[in-house]
Amino acid sequence: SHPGPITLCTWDFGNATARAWEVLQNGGTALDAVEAGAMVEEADPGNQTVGLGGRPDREGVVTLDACIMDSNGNCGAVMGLEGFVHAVSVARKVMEQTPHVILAGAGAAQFAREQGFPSQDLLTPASREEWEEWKKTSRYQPVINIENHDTIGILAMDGEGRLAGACTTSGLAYKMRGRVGDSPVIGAGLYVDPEVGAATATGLGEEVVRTVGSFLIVELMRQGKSPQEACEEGVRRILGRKQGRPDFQIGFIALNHRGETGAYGAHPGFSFRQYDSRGHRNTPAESYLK
Ligand code: SD4
Repeated sequence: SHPGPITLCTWDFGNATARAWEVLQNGGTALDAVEAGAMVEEADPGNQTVGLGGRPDREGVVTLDACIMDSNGNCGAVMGLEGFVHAVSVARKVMEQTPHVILAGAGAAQFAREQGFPSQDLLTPASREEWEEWKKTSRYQPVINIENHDTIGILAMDGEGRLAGACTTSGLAYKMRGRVGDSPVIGAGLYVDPEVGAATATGLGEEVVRTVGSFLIVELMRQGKSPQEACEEGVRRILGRKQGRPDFQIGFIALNHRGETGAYGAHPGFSFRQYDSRGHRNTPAESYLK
């Protein structure tokens, strides 16, 4: 018997975990569950860090990064996708319908179109107005937990014990054109290992890419650390190298094959949502900086 089903995601996205749970309860696979959960945030214009309504890059263009991975080691990703809401679903198609793992930019958009995804303008009036306000000073200063913090990374284990994860984002607000963060980078923003568990990240992607954060956490679990200990070590690996008090946020969540979970942030304010047989709850994460 398996400890599943379980699903958990970065931040307090109760609608996403509720949707993923519904898929799991109806006998869906972990892969179906994480895709469905991520799609909830992609479709929500109120989430300005994911999908429709995401904050644009410096030039005013909304570009999406996403990836998905199952417990057979299959994975797919899109980077800098423009004009399609469901980047996670395009990533899944890359995984299932192509011999490749990553499609980027114009080629990713061409593929999405060929796969029949509807194209649309993702820049909402609210995000356009904020960008126009930002342009007046064009100062690029990410603020912890106030903006730039709603990327969804979602993990699941289904009733058969299969694991999967997905991560989707519009990336850092007002990023340079062409900038890609950690979220679509397998091993950085997301990693799933069938024997061990899964991890996903949110926060300043450059720091997560430099330490291959999610892969690190899964490997630490393989060596015997609990998901909680592994997330703490992942954040420590980033923050331990910094002088002073860095002002960027990082958040990791992890799930192991026994159904144990953990989370840790760089700063206070990170939390994660979990739905399992014991209920549905948002839990504040402990943090490296107090
Ligand atoms: C990125 N990790 O593009 C993403 C941003 C993020 O919540 O997590 N925001 O660097």
